[in-house]
Amino acid sequence: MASASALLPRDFEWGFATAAYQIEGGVNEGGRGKSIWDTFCHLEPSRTKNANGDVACDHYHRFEQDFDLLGQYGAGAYRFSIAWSRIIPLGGRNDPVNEEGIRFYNQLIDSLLARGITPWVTLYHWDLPQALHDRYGGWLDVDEVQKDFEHYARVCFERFGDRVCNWITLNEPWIQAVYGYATGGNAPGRSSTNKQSTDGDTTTEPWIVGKALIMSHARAVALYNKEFRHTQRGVIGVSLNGDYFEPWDAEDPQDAEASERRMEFHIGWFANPIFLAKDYPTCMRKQLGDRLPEFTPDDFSLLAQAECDFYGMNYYTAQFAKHGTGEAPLTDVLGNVEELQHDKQGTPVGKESGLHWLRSCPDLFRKHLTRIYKLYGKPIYITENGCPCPGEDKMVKEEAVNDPYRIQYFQDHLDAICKSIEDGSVIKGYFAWSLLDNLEWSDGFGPRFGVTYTDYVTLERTPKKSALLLKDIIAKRQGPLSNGTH
Ligand code: GBH
Repeated sequence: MASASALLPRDFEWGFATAAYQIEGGVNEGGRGKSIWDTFCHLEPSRTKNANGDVACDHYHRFEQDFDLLGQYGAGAYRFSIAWSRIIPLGGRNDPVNEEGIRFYNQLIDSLLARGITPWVTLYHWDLPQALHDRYGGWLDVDEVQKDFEHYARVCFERFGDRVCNWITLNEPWIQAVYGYATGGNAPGRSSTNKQSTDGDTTTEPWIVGKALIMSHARAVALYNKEFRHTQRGVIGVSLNGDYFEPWDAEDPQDAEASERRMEFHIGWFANPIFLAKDYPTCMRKQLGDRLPEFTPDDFSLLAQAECDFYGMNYYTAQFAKHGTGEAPLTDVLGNVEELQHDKQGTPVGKESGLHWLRSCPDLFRKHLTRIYKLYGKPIYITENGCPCPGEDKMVKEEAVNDPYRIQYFQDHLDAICKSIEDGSVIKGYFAWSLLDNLEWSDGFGPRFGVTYTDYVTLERTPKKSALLLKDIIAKRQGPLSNGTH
């Protein structure tokens, strides 16, 4: 079947993504310190469906085997995250570096390079050292945490940057700020609206944490630009998530505005300061007033020194936005918008997957890519994209490895990338989420996003059909180079 994805650039970066807490296990090995996710899972197990990352996929002991799979799947690149508390168990800039942790990630990196696979390293995928949370409130202390993050980034650049040339500072700062400090669904589980969570102030904390994340990112990038870029010659960026929004009522200009506003509250919140060195979107200032922390002139000058190389996009789904009537409540984090999966006519935004929040919307993915490229002007890497198949959580292995829904999802989303490239976007790579079925945070081990089936009893891995389909698509890519030349 001739498909648009044959037009993917010949030099398209290609591979699979994971995150430390979701796959590693070995939480008490190698001198690792605790992170806020260890605490979150163990303190109140119902918050994560009684699951935790103590063993997860046992990648800590099985990485060689997992990298053999990457090789079998034809991956040219692999995105993984470093657990901050393996490198600096107590987290802070004056705390000791753990050589065993350094050795572990050196092994991962060397083992990938030996297979010809390019490492893409995320510095932070939600697992703040618990000690920093205890010491000064973690992400709530904007001044302290950015200094500690900068130091942690320095250690990583110094110790791994001779071989790692692709860095992602943060994964999905929006989720850290909102799920960690507004809904309480993720660690550290602070919320003033969720009874299961420890008391936080939802009306202010997410916005403070957002600033701490932005400034931490900026410090790490400014450091890289000043001290490491000229010798290490790598690239650095950030991975932002955010659904694409269409108006619930296509005829209603207020819903059109609500869609844009919803995306500004999600993406512009981080992308304005990070990619444009600009203040938060005006609609955020308007709604949140002085609950949204200001950037000082010093902050702006740091943001200006923190020019990064690419926009990492995590994309899964799209929704409809319906404008709120009346004033937004103080606890609102969405921009006074109701999020819906069906429009006014009752038409669904896309085909259902195995998770209620995720519907397959490839046409809107194209619009999303094109919009983001126009707004921020940076080359885009899709740093996550994937889905669980309908009913997959209840399937036995023999059924689950046959995954036509996922195959179609990947194919459609890769086609959408090609169409956005035709629209003029520069899109340079794609990482499927995920290499393995793994710990899906507060959803536990239910949802399966892997192209490899994980048996959580035996820890045996079995490739699903989609892994081989991806291999085939990428082997056939023959489009012009990603900078537009032939
Ligand atoms: C990404 O987050 C993460 O980076 C990755 O670690 C994760 O495994 C992957 O996506 C798959 O989820 O309607 O209340 O159930 C995506 C962020 C957070 C988006 C949870 C959907 C559902 C909220 N996701 N959210 S709810």
